[in-house]
Amino acid sequence: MDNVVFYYFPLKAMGESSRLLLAYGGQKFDDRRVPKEEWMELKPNTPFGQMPVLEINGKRHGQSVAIARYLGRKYGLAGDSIEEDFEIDQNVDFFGDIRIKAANVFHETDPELKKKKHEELENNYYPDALKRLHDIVTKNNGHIALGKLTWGDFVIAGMYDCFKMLLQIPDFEEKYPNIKKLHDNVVSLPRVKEYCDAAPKCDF
Ligand SMILES: N[C@@H](CCC(=O)N[C@@H](CS)C(=O)NCC(=O)O)C(=O)O
Repeated sequence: MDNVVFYYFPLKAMGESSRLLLAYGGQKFDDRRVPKEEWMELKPNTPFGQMPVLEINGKRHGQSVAIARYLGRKYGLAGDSIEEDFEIDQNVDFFGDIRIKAANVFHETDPELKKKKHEELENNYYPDALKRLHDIVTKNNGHIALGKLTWGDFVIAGMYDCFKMLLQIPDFEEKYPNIKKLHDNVVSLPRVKEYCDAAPKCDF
C-alpha cells in the first residue's frame, strides 16, 4: 500500500474532502493537522505554498479539487466517459464559485464593507445560485452529478460545515435540505463514518 501523508490545518474546510475520500478508499494515511505556528516551516516545501497537500510515497501534490478528482478516479468515483467527468467538474466548479464569493465576504476586515458585501450577495446572488445548486442536487437524486455517488459529493460534504459558516444564512438547512442530505449521506458511508467518529472534532 502507498505511504500517504495528508497535510492541512486543524480544520475541515478545504482539507476534509481528501480525508473523507482517503477513508472511503480504505487508504491508511498520516493525518497531519499542521498548527498555524508550524505552517511557515512547511510552506516552502509544498508545491504551491498552500495546503492541503497530499504526499504519496514521498511526492507532494497540491490543489484540493485536483486531489479529490485524483482520489475519486482511483476509488471508482469518477464518470464513465469524458462527458460524465465534464458534468462532475462543472457542478463542482459551480459550488466552488459560490464558496469563493462567500469567502471573499468572510475575509473582509472592514465591518461596514463586510455587511454591505454580504447584503449584496444575500439580495442578488445567493437566492438564485443556491436554488440552482439545490435543484442540481435534487435532480441528481441527492448527488452533485450523474445521479450517483461521485468524488464531487465528497467535495461538497467535506466543505459543508465551512460553507455554511461562510454563507451566514441562518435557515440554510431548512431552505436547502437536499444539500444537507448529500452531506449526511456521504458522512454515513461506513468507512467514512468510521473516520469521522475517530477524527478530532472541528466545527468547520
Ligand atoms: N486552490 C487551493 C487553495 C488552497 C488554500 O487557499 N489554502 C489555504 C488554506 S484554506 C492556505 O494554505 N493558506 C495559507 C497560506 O496561503 O499561506 C486549493 O484548492 O487547494
